[in-house]
Amino acid sequence: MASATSPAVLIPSFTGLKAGANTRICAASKVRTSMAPMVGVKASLKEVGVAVVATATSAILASNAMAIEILLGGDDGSLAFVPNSFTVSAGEKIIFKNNAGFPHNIVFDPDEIPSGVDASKISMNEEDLLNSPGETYVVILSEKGTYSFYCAPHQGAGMIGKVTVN
Ligand SMILES: [Cu+2]
Repeated sequence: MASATSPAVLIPSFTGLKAGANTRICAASKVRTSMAPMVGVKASLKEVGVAVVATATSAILASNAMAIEILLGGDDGSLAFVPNSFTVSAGEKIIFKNNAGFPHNIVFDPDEIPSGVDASKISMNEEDLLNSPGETYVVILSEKGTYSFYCAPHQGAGMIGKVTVN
């Protein structure tokens, strides 16, 4: 049965994604191909429940390894990055998305990023703002280390964040 081999196929491809996270960004197609066979496996192979769970976890991790979404403004109205501290893989897409309390922006602190990284290349201009609901700013960090960033209009209100790149 074709679906019986799916977990074995999926897990190595996940491992490859992890190791080579900075080689390619193609979140949509990768996730879709991982999810589709999973449904078939679940329905047809009840006796390998453990394998199904492992595959589901792999699919979730794989999608996280390709992109992470950070909300700008909390649902409770807080002026904050949600989450405000997180870890990504080098080369992973970080998608900052307007959620509430905008306008917001994303500015990396030149003094709190790995040496050699140009803050202006990864930051929005302090004057540029995300004004519309759902508007995004995407950044990819390829140097490992810790980066601090803030929202220029709301820095004083504590809208600051930290990302660790592994
Ligand atoms: Cu803000």
